[in-house]
Amino acid sequence: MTWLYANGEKVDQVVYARFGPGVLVSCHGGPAVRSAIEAALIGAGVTRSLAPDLWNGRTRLAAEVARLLPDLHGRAGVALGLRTLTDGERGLRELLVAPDPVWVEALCQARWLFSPPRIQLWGPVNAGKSSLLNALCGADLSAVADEPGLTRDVIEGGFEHAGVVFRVFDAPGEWPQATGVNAAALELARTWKTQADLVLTLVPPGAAGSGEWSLFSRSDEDPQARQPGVSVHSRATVEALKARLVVHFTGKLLALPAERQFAFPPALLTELQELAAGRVDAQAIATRWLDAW
Ligand SMILES: Nc1nc2c(ncn2[C@@H]2O[C@H](COP(=O)(O)OP(=O)(O)OP(=O)(O)O)[C@@H](O)[C@H]2O)c(=O)[nH]1
Ligand SMILES: [Mg+2]
Repeated sequence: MTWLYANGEKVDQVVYARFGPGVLVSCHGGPAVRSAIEAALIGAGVTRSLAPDLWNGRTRLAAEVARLLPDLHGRAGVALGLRTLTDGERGLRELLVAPDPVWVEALCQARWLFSPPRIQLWGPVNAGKSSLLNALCGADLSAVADEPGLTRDVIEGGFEHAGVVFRVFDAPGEWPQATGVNAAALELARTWKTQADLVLTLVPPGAAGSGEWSLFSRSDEDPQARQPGVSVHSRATVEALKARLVVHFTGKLLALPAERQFAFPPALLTELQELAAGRVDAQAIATRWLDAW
């Protein structure tokens, strides 16, 4: 991964990898960015060719990973995608010879690198949901005040931690007095909640709550605050929450030895799960993903 400069100014990231007879470049932007990159490469002595046989003799795994490279999110996703492009075929062969369910389960967490997990903040009015959204994302995305029922919509933010990208959603608070527009907003938020990959329930001081993903919010106000607590005035508690989310969604994958970590495409991950459960044989997967394509 490297940075693209135009007129001496840093404009964006570019991902590149050796691929077949050439170099595969993946970047954001339109034709102008593409021309700038081509000009820089040609200036560095690279010859332009349409490489009509780029896929010739390559496997479906290589082609799929190359195609999906721009869909990988965060530093961890890009790094794993590039590794899959170079070493993925070796890794897949190793797995097909000796299917290891623990390894497959860990690899399945690569799904979150293709499609960042959706975290829904939930809880009563004034629990500190909007404040936490802003603290997690490092920006004032949602209005914050003492007034209960201030948030009337689902508001989306995002952040990257340890190379992993997350999407976070604020919501209106739950309260019995909600009527009219507020009640409708709450109803809509309940639908969003069902689509979340994880619901973080904020429990403000004095309220009751339990469950693995209950967070005791505004913990600086309450010396007796139960754990895990979070306060937007304590950077350490916000960082600890982010670290916990990284472990929950990608901990097994990122704890694998480096040479075993891959971002296999989601379709292949599903097939590997079937293999680990004994419902499909290794030869069928090898034929589909590793034979010349
Ligand atoms: N001391 C302290 N105050 C906080 C913290 N988080 C939020 N607050 C305050 O609590 C009040 C409510 O915060 P919000 O973030 O608006 O709460 P909310 O859950 O979004 O509320 P609704 O949108 O009404 O559902 C505001 O006055 C915040 O400044 C915290 O960690 N510590
Ligand atoms: Mg709010």
